[in-house]
Amino acid sequence: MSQSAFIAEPFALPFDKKTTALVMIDMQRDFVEPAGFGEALGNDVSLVRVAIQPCKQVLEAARKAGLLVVHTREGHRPDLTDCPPAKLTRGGKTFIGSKGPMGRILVRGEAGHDLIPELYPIAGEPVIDKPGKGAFYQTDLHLILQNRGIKTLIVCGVTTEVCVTTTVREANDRGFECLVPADCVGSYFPEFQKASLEMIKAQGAIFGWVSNASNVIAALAA
Ligand code: C5J
Repeated sequence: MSQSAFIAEPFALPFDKKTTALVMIDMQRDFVEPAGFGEALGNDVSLVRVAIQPCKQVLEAARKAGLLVVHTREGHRPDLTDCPPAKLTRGGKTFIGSKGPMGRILVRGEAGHDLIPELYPIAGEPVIDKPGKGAFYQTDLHLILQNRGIKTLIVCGVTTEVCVTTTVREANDRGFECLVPADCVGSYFPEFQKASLEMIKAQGAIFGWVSNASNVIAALAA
Protein backbone atom coordinates (compact mmCIF):
# COMPACT_ATOMS: atom_id res chain seq x y z
CA MET A 1 0.00 0.00 0.00
CA SER A 2 1.60 3.29 -1.08
CA GLN A 3 -0.80 5.67 0.70
CA SER A 4 0.85 8.69 2.24
CA ALA A 5 -0.11 12.31 2.98
CA PHE A 6 0.90 15.76 1.77
CA ILE A 7 1.55 18.33 4.49
CA ALA A 8 -0.92 21.03 3.47
CA GLU A 9 -3.41 23.64 4.60
CA PRO A 10 -6.04 23.54 5.93
CA PHE A 11 -5.09 19.94 6.88
CA ALA A 12 -3.00 17.04 5.58
CA LEU A 13 -4.17 15.44 2.33
CA PRO A 14 -3.84 11.63 2.07
CA PHE A 15 -2.88 10.38 -1.38
CA ASP A 16 -1.76 7.31 -3.24
CA LYS A 17 0.92 7.70 -5.91
CA LYS A 18 -0.99 5.35 -8.21
CA THR A 19 -4.06 7.62 -8.18
CA THR A 20 -2.29 10.99 -8.17
CA ALA A 21 -1.44 13.09 -11.22
CA LEU A 22 0.56 16.26 -11.74
CA VAL A 23 -1.23 18.80 -13.94
CA MET A 24 1.03 21.55 -15.26
CA ILE A 25 -1.15 24.41 -16.43
CA ASP A 26 -0.18 26.62 -19.39
CA MET A 27 3.55 27.03 -18.76
CA GLN A 28 3.69 28.54 -22.25
CA ARG A 29 6.27 30.93 -23.64
CA ASP A 30 3.59 33.57 -24.23
CA PHE A 31 2.69 33.74 -20.53
CA VAL A 32 6.09 33.23 -18.95
CA GLU A 33 8.86 34.51 -21.22
CA PRO A 34 9.93 38.11 -21.70
CA ALA A 35 8.53 39.50 -24.99
CA GLY A 36 5.50 37.22 -24.90
CA PHE A 37 1.75 37.91 -24.77
CA GLY A 38 1.82 38.45 -20.99
CA GLU A 39 4.48 41.12 -21.26
CA ALA A 40 2.77 42.68 -24.30
CA LEU A 41 -0.27 43.20 -22.07
CA GLY A 42 1.94 45.24 -19.75
CA ASN A 43 2.64 42.56 -17.16
CA ASP A 44 5.89 41.94 -15.29
CA VAL A 45 6.75 38.33 -16.18
CA SER A 46 9.35 38.08 -13.42
CA LEU A 47 6.38 37.63 -11.07
CA VAL A 48 5.42 34.37 -12.79
CA ARG A 49 8.94 33.23 -13.65
CA VAL A 50 9.66 32.59 -9.95
CA ALA A 51 7.42 29.52 -10.24
CA ILE A 52 9.62 27.87 -12.90
CA GLN A 53 12.27 26.35 -10.60
CA PRO A 54 9.80 24.97 -8.00
CA CYS A 55 7.69 23.58 -10.87
CA LYS A 56 10.78 21.92 -12.36
CA GLN A 57 11.61 20.29 -9.03
CA VAL A 58 8.03 19.02 -8.54
CA LEU A 59 7.96 17.79 -12.15
CA GLU A 60 11.19 15.84 -11.61
CA ALA A 61 9.85 14.37 -8.33
CA ALA A 62 6.56 13.39 -10.00
CA ARG A 63 8.38 11.68 -12.86
CA LYS A 64 10.64 9.84 -10.42
CA ALA A 65 7.62 8.71 -8.36
CA GLY A 66 5.91 7.39 -11.51
CA LEU A 67 2.97 9.81 -11.42
CA LEU A 68 0.90 10.57 -14.47
CA VAL A 69 2.04 13.99 -15.68
CA VAL A 70 -0.29 16.08 -17.84
CA HIS A 71 0.54 19.43 -19.45
CA THR A 72 -1.99 21.95 -20.74
CA ARG A 73 -1.78 24.79 -23.25
CA GLU A 74 -4.32 27.54 -23.78
CA GLY A 75 -4.82 28.33 -27.44
CA HIS A 76 -6.91 28.18 -30.56
CA ARG A 77 -7.01 26.88 -34.10
CA PRO A 78 -5.29 29.17 -36.62
CA ASP A 79 -8.68 30.06 -38.15
CA LEU A 80 -9.97 30.89 -34.61
CA THR A 81 -13.19 28.94 -35.21
CA ASP A 82 -12.92 27.51 -31.70
CA CYS A 83 -12.54 30.92 -30.06
CA PRO A 84 -15.74 32.47 -28.72
CA PRO A 85 -16.28 35.89 -30.40
CA ALA A 86 -16.49 37.48 -26.95
CA LYS A 87 -13.00 36.19 -26.07
CA LEU A 88 -11.64 37.71 -29.29
CA THR A 89 -12.57 41.19 -28.12
CA ARG A 90 -10.68 40.92 -24.81
CA GLY A 91 -7.19 42.01 -23.91
CA GLY A 92 -7.38 45.75 -24.29
CA LYS A 93 -3.97 46.12 -25.94
CA THR A 94 -3.28 42.82 -27.71
CA PHE A 95 -5.82 40.38 -29.08
CA ILE A 96 -5.95 36.62 -29.61
CA GLY A 97 -4.89 35.79 -33.15
CA SER A 98 -3.06 39.08 -33.69
CA LYS A 99 0.67 39.20 -34.43
CA GLY A 100 2.70 39.07 -31.22
CA PRO A 101 6.42 39.01 -30.51
CA MET A 102 6.44 35.18 -30.73
CA GLY A 103 3.91 34.64 -33.49
CA ARG A 104 0.14 34.94 -33.45
CA ILE A 105 -1.15 35.29 -29.89
CA LEU A 106 -2.52 32.04 -28.36
CA VAL A 107 -2.64 30.27 -31.70
CA ARG A 108 -1.64 26.61 -31.82
CA GLY A 109 1.61 25.95 -33.63
CA GLU A 110 3.05 29.43 -32.98
CA ALA A 111 6.30 29.76 -30.99
CA GLY A 112 4.65 31.65 -28.14
CA HIS A 113 2.00 28.94 -27.72
CA ASP A 114 4.63 26.31 -27.02
CA LEU A 115 5.59 25.15 -23.53
CA ILE A 116 8.77 26.54 -22.00
CA PRO A 117 11.89 24.38 -22.45
CA GLU A 118 12.49 24.10 -18.69
CA LEU A 119 9.24 22.14 -18.27
CA TYR A 120 8.95 20.48 -21.66
CA PRO A 121 6.89 17.24 -21.77
CA ILE A 122 8.65 13.95 -22.25
CA ALA A 123 7.32 10.88 -24.09
CA GLY A 124 4.17 9.49 -22.49
CA GLU A 125 3.02 12.79 -20.93
CA PRO A 126 -0.27 13.92 -22.48
CA VAL A 127 -0.53 17.54 -23.64
CA ILE A 128 -4.06 18.95 -23.47
CA ASP A 129 -4.90 21.78 -25.85
CA LYS A 130 -7.67 23.78 -24.26
CA PRO A 131 -9.70 26.60 -25.77
CA GLY A 132 -10.81 27.93 -22.40
CA LYS A 133 -9.36 28.83 -19.06
CA GLY A 134 -10.41 25.56 -17.38
CA ALA A 135 -8.54 22.42 -18.47
CA PHE A 136 -11.73 20.31 -18.43
CA TYR A 137 -13.75 22.52 -20.78
CA GLN A 138 -13.97 20.97 -24.27
CA THR A 139 -10.98 18.67 -23.69
CA ASP A 140 -10.40 14.97 -22.98
CA LEU A 141 -8.64 15.61 -19.66
CA HIS A 142 -11.44 14.07 -17.57
CA LEU A 143 -11.41 10.93 -19.71
CA ILE A 144 -7.63 10.59 -19.45
CA LEU A 145 -7.72 10.97 -15.65
CA GLN A 146 -10.63 8.53 -15.29
CA ASN A 147 -8.94 5.94 -17.47
CA ARG A 148 -5.95 6.00 -15.11
CA GLY A 149 -8.10 5.91 -11.96
CA ILE A 150 -6.81 9.30 -10.83
CA LYS A 151 -8.35 10.84 -7.70
CA THR A 152 -5.82 13.45 -6.57
CA LEU A 153 -4.34 16.29 -8.64
CA ILE A 154 -1.26 18.37 -7.91
CA VAL A 155 -1.98 21.54 -9.87
CA CYS A 156 0.89 23.87 -10.87
CA GLY A 157 1.31 26.59 -13.48
CA VAL A 158 -0.02 29.97 -14.54
CA THR A 159 -1.84 32.10 -13.91
CA THR A 160 -3.04 31.40 -10.40
CA GLU A 161 -6.26 33.39 -10.50
CA VAL A 162 -7.18 32.49 -14.09
CA CYS A 163 -6.39 29.06 -15.51
CA VAL A 164 -5.10 27.41 -12.34
CA THR A 165 -8.10 28.20 -10.15
CA THR A 166 -10.60 27.68 -12.96
CA THR A 167 -9.17 24.18 -13.39
CA VAL A 168 -9.13 23.51 -9.64
CA ARG A 169 -12.81 24.48 -9.40
CA GLU A 170 -13.72 22.32 -12.38
CA ALA A 171 -11.77 19.39 -10.92
CA ASN A 172 -13.31 19.82 -7.48
CA ASP A 173 -16.81 19.67 -8.93
CA ARG A 174 -15.86 16.45 -10.71
CA GLY A 175 -14.77 14.83 -7.45
CA PHE A 176 -10.99 15.25 -7.66
CA GLU A 177 -8.96 16.38 -4.65
CA CYS A 178 -6.64 19.19 -5.69
CA LEU A 179 -3.41 20.24 -4.05
CA VAL A 180 -1.83 23.53 -5.13
CA PRO A 181 1.82 24.13 -4.16
CA ALA A 182 1.86 27.91 -3.60
CA ASP A 183 5.37 28.44 -4.99
CA CYS A 184 4.54 26.44 -8.16
CA VAL A 185 1.80 28.80 -9.32
CA GLY A 186 2.28 32.34 -10.53
CA SER A 187 0.33 35.52 -11.08
CA TYR A 188 1.21 38.93 -12.51
CA PHE A 189 -0.73 40.37 -9.55
CA PRO A 190 0.56 39.53 -6.03
CA GLU A 191 -2.79 40.41 -4.46
CA PHE A 192 -4.60 37.97 -6.78
CA GLN A 193 -2.05 35.25 -5.98
CA LYS A 194 -2.65 35.68 -2.27
CA ALA A 195 -6.45 35.85 -2.52
CA SER A 196 -6.66 32.87 -4.90
CA LEU A 197 -4.66 30.63 -2.57
CA GLU A 198 -6.72 31.77 0.42
CA MET A 199 -9.95 30.95 -1.45
CA ILE A 200 -8.85 27.43 -2.36
CA LYS A 201 -8.21 26.34 1.22
CA ALA A 202 -10.95 28.41 2.91
CA GLN A 203 -13.90 26.84 4.71
CA GLY A 204 -12.16 23.52 5.32
CA ALA A 205 -10.68 23.08 1.81
CA ILE A 206 -13.70 24.29 -0.12
CA PHE A 207 -11.88 23.86 -3.44
CA GLY A 208 -8.74 22.07 -2.32
CA TRP A 209 -5.47 22.20 -0.41
CA VAL A 210 -2.47 24.54 -0.48
CA SER A 211 1.08 23.37 0.17
CA ASN A 212 4.54 24.07 -1.26
CA ALA A 213 7.08 22.39 -3.52
CA SER A 214 9.28 21.01 -0.75
CA ASN A 215 6.33 19.36 1.02
CA VAL A 216 5.19 17.80 -2.24
CA ILE A 217 8.67 16.57 -3.13
CA ALA A 218 9.18 15.07 0.35
CA ALA A 219 5.82 13.26 0.25
CA LEU A 220 6.46 11.89 -3.25
CA ALA A 221 9.90 10.64 -2.23
CA ALA A 222 8.67 8.93 0.94
C1 C5J B 1 -4.64 33.72 -18.92
C2 C5J B 1 -3.94 31.56 -18.16
N1 C5J B 1 -4.22 34.33 -17.82
N2 C5J B 1 -3.29 30.48 -18.56
N3 C5J B 1 -4.42 32.40 -19.12
O1 C5J B 1 -5.23 34.33 -19.78
O2 C5J B 1 -4.08 31.79 -16.97
